Amino acid sequence: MKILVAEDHVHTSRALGNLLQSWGYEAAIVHDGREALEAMRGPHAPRLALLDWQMPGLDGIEVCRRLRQEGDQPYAYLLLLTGLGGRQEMLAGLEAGADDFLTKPFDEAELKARLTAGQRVVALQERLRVLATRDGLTGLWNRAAVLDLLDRELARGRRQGHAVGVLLADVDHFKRINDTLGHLIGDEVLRQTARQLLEALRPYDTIGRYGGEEFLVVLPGCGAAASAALGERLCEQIEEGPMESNRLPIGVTISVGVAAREGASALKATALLSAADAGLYRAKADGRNRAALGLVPE
Ligand code: GH3
Ligand code: MG
Ligand code: MG
Ligand code: MG
Repeated sequence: MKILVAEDHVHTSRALGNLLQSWGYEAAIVHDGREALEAMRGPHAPRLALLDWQMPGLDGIEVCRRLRQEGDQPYAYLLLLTGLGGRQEMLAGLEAGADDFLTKPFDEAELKARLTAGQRVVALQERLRVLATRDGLTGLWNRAAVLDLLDRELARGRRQGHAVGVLLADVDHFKRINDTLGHLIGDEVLRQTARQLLEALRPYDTIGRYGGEEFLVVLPGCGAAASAALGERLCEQIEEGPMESNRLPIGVTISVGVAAREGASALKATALLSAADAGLYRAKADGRNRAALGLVPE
C-alpha cells in the first residue's frame, strides 16, 4: 500500500520513508503542502497520508481542510504529525479533518499500530465505495452511479461543446425466460448480456444497470446518428452473441431506445432519459430486436 509522507524536514522525511518501507509500505515523499495536495489527487493517489503540521506554503492542517472540501475523491485517511503536543492542537487537527494525530518525536511501534488502524479504515471505505456504486449481479455501475456519471458527462459536454448520447437497452420478453427457464438462468442471462454489451462498447463509453433487465449506456461525443448506429449494432451483437445455460443455447434479443443531446443544448438528464424511454417504447411496439430514436425537445 502506498503512503504519502509530507514533511519539510529532509532528515525526518527520509527516516519516515525508510521506516515505512521496512514495514512493507511504499512511500511517496513530498516536502510541502502544495505538493501534498497535488499528490493526493487523481485515481492512483495514495489513500493514506502522513502530514507534517508545520510546512512552508500550506501547512498540514490546511491540507486536511482542503482535501476534505474536495469531497468527491475516494476517502483518504489523514494522520497529522506535529511537534506541538497540546490538546488545543489535537482538537484543531481533528476539526480540520484529520483522522488521527501523532506528536513528534513519535514512538515507532505506535506509528506502526496507527498505520495499521488507518489501513483498516481505508479498506473498509473501499468496500463501501464498491458496494455503493456497483451492481451486485452484473458488476456494472449501478443506477445511482451511472446517473451520476450521465450528469457529469452532460456538464462536460456543455463546457466542451460536444454531444452526449444515451441508449436504454431492455431485454425482450425477459419474463418468459424467467418463467420457462427459472430465475437463476434469468440471472445468468442478465450477466451474459451485461458482459456482451460491455465488450461491444468503446473504452470511454459507460454502461450501468438501470433497472431489472434494463441497461443505460452513456456515449460521450455521440450525436443522434452515431448513437442510433451503435444502438443497432448492440441489437445485432446480442442476437448473434452466443448465450447458453448448461450448453443449451438461449435466444436473447434486446430493444434499444436512443436519444442524444447535441453540443450547445442545455437539455437535462431527465429529458434525455424520457426521450430514450419513448424510443424504447417505439422499438418494442415496432416488433422488438431493434433500436429507435426518441425525439428530444428543442
Ligand atoms: P418486454 O419485451 O416488453 O420488455 O417484456 P419483458 O418480459 O422483458 O418485460 P417485463 O417488464 O414484463 O418483465 C421484466 C421481468 O424482469 C420481470 C422481473 O421479474 C424480471 N427481473 C427483474 N430483475 C430481475 C433479476 O435481477 N433477475 C431475474 N432473473 N429477473 C429479473
Ligand atoms: Mg515541518
Ligand atoms: Mg423492462
Ligand atoms: Mg424487457
